[in-house]
Amino acid sequence: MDRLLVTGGAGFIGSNFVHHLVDHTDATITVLDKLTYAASRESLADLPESRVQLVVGDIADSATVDPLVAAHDTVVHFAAESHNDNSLSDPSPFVQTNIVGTFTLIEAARRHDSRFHHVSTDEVYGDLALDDPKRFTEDTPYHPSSPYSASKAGSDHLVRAWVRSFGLRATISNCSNNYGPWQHVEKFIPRQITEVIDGRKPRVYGDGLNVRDWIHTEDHSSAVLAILERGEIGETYLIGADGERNNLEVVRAILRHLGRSEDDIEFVRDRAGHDRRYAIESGKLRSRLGWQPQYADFDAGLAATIEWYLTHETWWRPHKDAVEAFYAAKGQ
Ligand code: NAD
Ligand code: TDX
Repeated sequence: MDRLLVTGGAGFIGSNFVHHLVDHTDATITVLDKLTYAASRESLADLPESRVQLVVGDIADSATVDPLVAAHDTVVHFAAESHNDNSLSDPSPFVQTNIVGTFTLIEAARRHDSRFHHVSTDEVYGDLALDDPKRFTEDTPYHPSSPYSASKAGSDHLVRAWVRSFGLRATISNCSNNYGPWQHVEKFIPRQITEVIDGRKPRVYGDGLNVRDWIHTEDHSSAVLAILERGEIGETYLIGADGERNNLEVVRAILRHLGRSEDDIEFVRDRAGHDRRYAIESGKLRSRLGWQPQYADFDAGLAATIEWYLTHETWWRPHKDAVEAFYAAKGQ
């Protein structure tokens, strides 16, 4: 693991992972990123050029992908179209990037016998009832609800088939909802923080009782590194930090931190097919690879994230109007 190719490394989780690699390994890293609306060159700007290089390109373009995969020993695959609400408006780029892009990468990894890690989501398992005592495990059947989660499920199936049929040296991780610095303002936590900063009310879909299992992106990074270093080829690992909260609890915490009334909430039109609850049982990752989350205090992690958005307004402000116009057109 000396030369890593990190796809989607200019996005939210990918860029945090690249920082984690620079801080915790000696690897040299090439980021392959198409620089879509969701990417940020700035998130990589302070990294040493001797360690990190950015190549702008599409994971679905074999002519770009093949020589890059050949020149690295390990591929860590974060690149994706990642937002459920966008997938409901236009599923096409989700199929193209998440399925065709993953196919293009694993074909190159097969040709060059590369170690491959596929980053996926807990959403492939569908949702749980609020009162269900069960959580998702590695054995939970796939049951995706949205075009986004169906495209991620499709990519997981491709990777697993390439392991079995072609001996691809791959692992897969399915992580719960991430929060932390550099997350696009389209996503729930940054959207609500920036709405409150702008003196508006948080926008909560439906009754606000939907539950997400929040994990700090730094803990996602350390888990992926543990899988690269100690994971067993062909295995899937669920990543989660016991962070279940409903959406109302999260917006009330944001309002509290920013000194506003906890009742200052606007309920808006629900998301089509809105998954009710996600919950991860991460015992396999903890017991077999000795991984532990370091940011287990959600309230402290959220406070630090709010502080980050307060001090990085020049980064998120240029995207805010377009995001709010998109939601306003959908009554959200
Ligand atoms: P993001 O949208 O912030 O970043 C995605 C990155 O991929 C962007 O930099 C974008 O430019 C790049 N990209 C998109 N299409 C590309 C293409 N065709 N070729 C090359 N690059 C392309 O997403 P994120 O939230 O950082 O998610 C990263 C990965 O983690 C995704 O695979 C996602 O499914 C998974 N994941 C996300 C979460 C979460 O809570 N955000 C949770 C679990 C898993
Ligand atoms: O304005 C909003 N109001 C609201 O109530 C937004 C943007 C979201 N929500 C709700 C929908 C969800 O119940 O908040 C919850 C979280 O929404 P998102 O941030 O859009 O995340 P989610 O749909 O849960 O998916 C996220 O986690 C899993 C990531 O975007 C995915 O990439 C990841 O796979």
